[in-house]
Amino acid sequence: MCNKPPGLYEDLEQANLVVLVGSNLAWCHPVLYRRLADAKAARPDLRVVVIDPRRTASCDIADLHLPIRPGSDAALWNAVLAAIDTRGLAAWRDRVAGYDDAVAAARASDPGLCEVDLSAFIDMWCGSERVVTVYSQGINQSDTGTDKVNAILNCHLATGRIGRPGMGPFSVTGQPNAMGGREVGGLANMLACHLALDNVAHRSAVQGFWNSPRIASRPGLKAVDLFDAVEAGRIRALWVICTNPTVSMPEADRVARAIEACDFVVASDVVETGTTRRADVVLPAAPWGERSGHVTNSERRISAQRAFLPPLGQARPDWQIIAGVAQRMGFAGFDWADADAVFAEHKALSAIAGRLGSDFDISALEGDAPALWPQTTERQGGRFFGDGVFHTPDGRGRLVAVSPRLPVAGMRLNTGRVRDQWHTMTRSGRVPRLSAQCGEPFVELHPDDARRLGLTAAGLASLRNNHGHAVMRVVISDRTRPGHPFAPIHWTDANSPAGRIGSLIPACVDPVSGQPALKQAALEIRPFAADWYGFAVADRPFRPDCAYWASAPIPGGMRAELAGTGTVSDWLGRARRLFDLPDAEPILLDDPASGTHRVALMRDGRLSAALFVARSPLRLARDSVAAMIGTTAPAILTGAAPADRPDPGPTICACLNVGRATIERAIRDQRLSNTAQITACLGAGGNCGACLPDLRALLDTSRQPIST
Ligand SMILES: Nc1nc2c(c(=O)[nH]1)N[C@H]1C(S)=C(S)[C@@H](COP(=O)(O)OP(=O)(O)OC[C@H]3O[C@@H](n4cnc5c(=O)[nH]c(N)nc54)[C@H](O)[C@@H]3O)O[C@H]1N2
Ligand SMILES: Nc1nc2c(c(=O)[nH]1)N[C@H]1C(S)=C(S)[C@@H](COP(=O)(O)OP(=O)(O)OC[C@H]3O[C@@H](n4cnc5c(=O)[nH]c(N)nc54)[C@H](O)[C@@H]3O)O[C@H]1N2
Ligand SMILES: [Mo]
Repeated sequence: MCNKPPGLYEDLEQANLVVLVGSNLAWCHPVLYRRLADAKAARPDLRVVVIDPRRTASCDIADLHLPIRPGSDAALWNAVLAAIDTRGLAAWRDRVAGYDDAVAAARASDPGLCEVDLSAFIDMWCGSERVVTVYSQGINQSDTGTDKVNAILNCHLATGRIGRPGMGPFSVTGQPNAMGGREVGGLANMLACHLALDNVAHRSAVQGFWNSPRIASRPGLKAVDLFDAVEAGRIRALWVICTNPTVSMPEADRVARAIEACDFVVASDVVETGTTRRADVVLPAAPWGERSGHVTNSERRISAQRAFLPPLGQARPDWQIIAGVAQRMGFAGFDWADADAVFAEHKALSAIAGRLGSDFDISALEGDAPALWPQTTERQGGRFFGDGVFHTPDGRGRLVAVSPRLPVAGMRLNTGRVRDQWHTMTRSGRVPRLSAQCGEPFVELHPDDARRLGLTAAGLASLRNNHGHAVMRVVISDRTRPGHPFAPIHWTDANSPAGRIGSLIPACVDPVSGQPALKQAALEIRPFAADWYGFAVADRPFRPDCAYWASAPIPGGMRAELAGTGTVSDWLGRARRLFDLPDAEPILLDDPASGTHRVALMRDGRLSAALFVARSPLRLARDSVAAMIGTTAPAILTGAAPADRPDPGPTICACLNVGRATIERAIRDQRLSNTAQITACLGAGGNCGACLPDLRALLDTSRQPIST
């Protein structure tokens, strides 16, 4: 009854094989990835396999990468289960229920669906008792996510490779406190402390504990259904806390319209977002550094966080806002003195949950040191299920027969994260250095797709389906599979209205979990026929008005990529309006024949803004041009880096602000041959380590034979 990860992070270090499936751990869980990379460096017999339609940064330490067809994971794990049975490896065959049916379904499914050779992987998985299978959104966010997870669990359960050192399935949660959210009942279908909503005894225990006149007896609405109900007018008051659904939900434009049309919308956030802009009431929340409380990570470890800054302005911690509203609505029991009092109540409820059989019992948790749950007088932390006893009436684990289904053929867009942005960029999008690795939305396509669709590198593509339309920069690379281009999820109406992905994703969900299939949008891609391309930079915020634009912050100002259709006769006038600088002193360089226009706007002898326009995608030393803002900028209109200040190139290490060109120069001039030397020399890679795969790639390309 308690959904909990059975293992610990140290299992990744103790395994002989770690499988990353549908997880780009290197970019999305960089600290855990680094633990894995360090363990592998110390013990080379630890092997790593990545199963992902894309060759991601996580493949950097992989012994094997399987670029399977998206959605074919269940077929892959069925093939493993069939091999487990054939090779007599089902050590728990008699200790689990449903084995024969699961194996029969596995044998009936077609491993050819994966479109890659699975034999080496099957040998590795079958041959390593200590195996951890790490999975994330490439598994869950699919219309067959439940099937995929069941197929993975079947293999671990059949072999008994679960809950023992170096073994187990491992779902890595995403949001920093995703696990904690579940523990307090933050899902539509569960109660706090992992108690079950559909269990009468659990419901009455919670109701009694809270001395509440009423308690829901049916699950609430899951996210997609909830916004459908808002759209249909069945929900007329909505309170959105700590999420930005106008960007992150599938069919995001429809969700945004539903929120706009809703009678009463409250949004609690720490900054202005697409959701707060559509709300009737905005409640300013204090972000994590300004409040105290507890969080839980993917291995069930609870940590106390302590505020290190006072709340800004009227901001308050979310719990205080909620308690304040409840009290004014006349409810008793919301009178906690501080965050610790809220947590003490949670602990007390967990003792009751423990007596009802929940493993989420932290009644004996003392002090602030991070601790794994459960924490009771009998049991502190540890792994689950290693003894083969499960929360079922007969105590046996359950295998589930899985018959794989694939999305229908055709172009399918895959989506995910980039290294230096967080979701809808409400916070990471404000930090200049974090935009330096990847400053605009893009669609990455296989060279065969690009050729067939007539797309060129650095040009623009138009993406369209029934739900929406987007324009994005084209990146051509064989890292992606043909037919499965990839686009990042992060950009919003605030920084690239045409570059949003959420408006293209259909609201199709897994029938069991309700998870939207966020990584599989059918769509058409064509070249976007721009008549002009531009680059703009200024010492002030500005909002472009053209078919495509993407902005990024720079210290003290903003830069933007632009593209538009139609002819513009007066670029100086357009630049003055764009930057709101009607009286600035212009410097111009126009070549109407070639379609090149360059405008610099000076105030008091210093560069305030600049606009570069051409008929094809621009080649400019953009970082150097941006760095000239506020200076006398003698050579601005050449668009090149000054001779005495070489262009650092796109940022590789965002922590220490080190650019690609700087690293390439150091590798060449100082003959650096490994990442440790790069870190010693430039600092790059020495902090969070998320750029280490990029550093290795730069070392590899610089190792080309030297011609004499
Ligand atoms: N930098 C950064 N880190 C983050 C976040 C962020 O926004 N930015 N967000 C956090 C959150 S909330 C989450 S949930 C996690 C997400 O962490 P991850 O799930 O690791 O990240 P994603 O990039 O969403 O997707 C992972 C991979 O799934 C692959 N994939 C797509 N379809 C399939 C498929 O059918 N099968 C398989 N096997 N793979 C497939 C994609 O190609 C992608 O490389 O990251 C967390 N960490
Ligand atoms: N196509 C596609 N769509 C996706 C995904 C994908 O891979 N592909 N990934 C999905 C996943 S896994 C996730 S987790 C979602 C993320 O989607 P969201 O949760 O909507 O994205 P965030 O930008 O993290 O939104 C969090 C909001 O909370 C605010 N905030 C931060 N701290 C606090 C606080 O302490 N209190 C309050 N009240 N507010 C705060 C932030 O400013 C921000 O506006 O996106 C999902 N959408
Ligand atoms: Mo997430």
